[in-house]
Amino acid sequence: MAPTLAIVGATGAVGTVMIDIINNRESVPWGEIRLIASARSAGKKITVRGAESTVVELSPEAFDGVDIALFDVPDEVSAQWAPIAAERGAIAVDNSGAFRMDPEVPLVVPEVNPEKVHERPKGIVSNPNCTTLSMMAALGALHREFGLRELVVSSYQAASGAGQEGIDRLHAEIEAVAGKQVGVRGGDVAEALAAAGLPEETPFKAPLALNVVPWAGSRKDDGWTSEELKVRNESRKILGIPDLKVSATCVRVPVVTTHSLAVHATFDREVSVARAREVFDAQPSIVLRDDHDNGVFPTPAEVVGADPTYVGRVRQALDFPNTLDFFVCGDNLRKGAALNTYEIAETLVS
Ligand code: 2RA
Repeated sequence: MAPTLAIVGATGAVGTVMIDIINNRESVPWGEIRLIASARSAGKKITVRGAESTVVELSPEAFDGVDIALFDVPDEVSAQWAPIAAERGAIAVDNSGAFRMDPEVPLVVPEVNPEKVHERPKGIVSNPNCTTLSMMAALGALHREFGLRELVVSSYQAASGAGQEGIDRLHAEIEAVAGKQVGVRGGDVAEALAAAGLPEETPFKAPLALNVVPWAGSRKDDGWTSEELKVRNESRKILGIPDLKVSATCVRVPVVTTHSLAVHATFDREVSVARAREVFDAQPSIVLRDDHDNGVFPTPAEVVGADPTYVGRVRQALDFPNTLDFFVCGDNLRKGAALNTYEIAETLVS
């Protein structure tokens, strides 16, 4: 019998993208596709592969008969409900931070470590944070070829990483500064936002319109943010290099969707741009946009809504023979969240 898939958080931003991915797949291996959400959204009707489906309320019984349950809900909801789904016989594929670093829960990127889906003593598989995910297809491919040793990364993260609240805030800020002489001497951005009546409280800690903000996530020890530690810890776990040296600076930029990263990756062996290009070309989920002569490189705006990871600006670091520098863009709501979670489910049934 065809397996039953559930989507928990089906009406949220990522859940909606999951449904879009399912609706646009040529074929899917699922029999029933069950949509689950909080009481507030229960009863809503959503079309899935041509059939109208009614959202059911999250409850233990909602998992009866489910083979795989995709979760995109806040950490505390996943922490409570993914084990319940597993107890009821489903494999929970979770896109929250609740289980990512649990040694008994694999953290999976299907292009990099698909075999790990089978090592799941808790019945839970985790999906990485979108910032880490945006560079993983590229790094995994390079690691197989050259052996990754050190990673220095700067992120350029989209407002949608902070959810709908982040998207709404950026749109409101852009509206508040549009057409005004701000961002110049005497035209303070924060004052323009206050004059437009925007609350001082913001998901970004500082104005994001006409600005960049070197802060993403929550405060951690010694000046680091949660987002920077996720890049370090999750990269080590996914790539299977527990002592990988990693240093990350995570920055929020006034982009709505698609995270970008500037990556400085050092390998065990000497690297060449030509070989790196071949490696990227051979990876179906990577699009290489790298034509120095014609000014071709990826930008987040062109990647919105795309499934692949876009890579460009590939250079051999001038003073480091084993090091490549490159720029990578990935839609944080697709590969960074919904798509990778769905691909884990596909890997589980393949
Ligand atoms: C962010 N990576 O961009 C986070 C979302 N999971 O804020």
